Amino acid sequence: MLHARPHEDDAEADAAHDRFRTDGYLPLPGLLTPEGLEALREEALRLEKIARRRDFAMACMDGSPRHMTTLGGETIARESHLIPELYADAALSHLLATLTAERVVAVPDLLERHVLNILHREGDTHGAHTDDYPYALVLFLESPATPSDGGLLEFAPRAASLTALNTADSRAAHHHPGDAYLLRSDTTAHRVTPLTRPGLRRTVLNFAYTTTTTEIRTTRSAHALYGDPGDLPLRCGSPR
Ligand SMILES: O=C(O)CCC(=O)C(=O)O
Ligand SMILES: [Fe+2]
Repeated sequence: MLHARPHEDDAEADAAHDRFRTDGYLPLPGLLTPEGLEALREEALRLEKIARRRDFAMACMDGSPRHMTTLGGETIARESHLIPELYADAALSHLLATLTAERVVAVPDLLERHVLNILHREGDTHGAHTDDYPYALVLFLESPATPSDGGLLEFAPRAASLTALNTADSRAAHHHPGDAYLLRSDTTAHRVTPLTRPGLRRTVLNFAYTTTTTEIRTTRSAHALYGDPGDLPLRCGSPR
């Protein structure tokens, strides 16, 4: 399912780790094998039928917009074998340990562990935020073909402040289906730029990881985006 050894030798792996530490972002082009991509796409299409449309402003993230369809980790754990298996895959854990130079572990909150994010309408966007946990591995199942279609990851290297996304230091990255990226997601402000026209789709799986030494400081934002509407309204940003 994965080309889990994208780095040919130790020198390449060291260079990847250095780049990740400097930028807080590391592209992993073609991480999924063609068969893996196909299997995950089918799984995502099946799961999309029970996913939920979200349209709101995230109060605890400067009111940044969420226009997307999502499915949280608890439902995915219940409805899918494939995705939880991939999340816990030994070769994937090894890759993440190499790139982060840490022992990464599953996040305790099942809701956030592995989530499905689907942008599928004109203007759909996953607005500016930081994540609750230190590492995010984002796997692309569908993506607009060209950067001008939107759906770009925009991130601010070494800056957790959301306003850093509006400065010249922020960067934008385009990814193809089958690509992935690793993000230092708790200290790197990031967002997904709006889809620019109807008919475009961008579907990702986001796998969240932590370390044994990371203090848990979960906010309510994940519950606003992935929980049941019955959970709302929440004092977004207040720790649980
Ligand atoms: O879709 C992306 O590229 C980013 C996803 C993300 O930031 C998240 O799920 O927290
Ligand atoms: Fe994120």
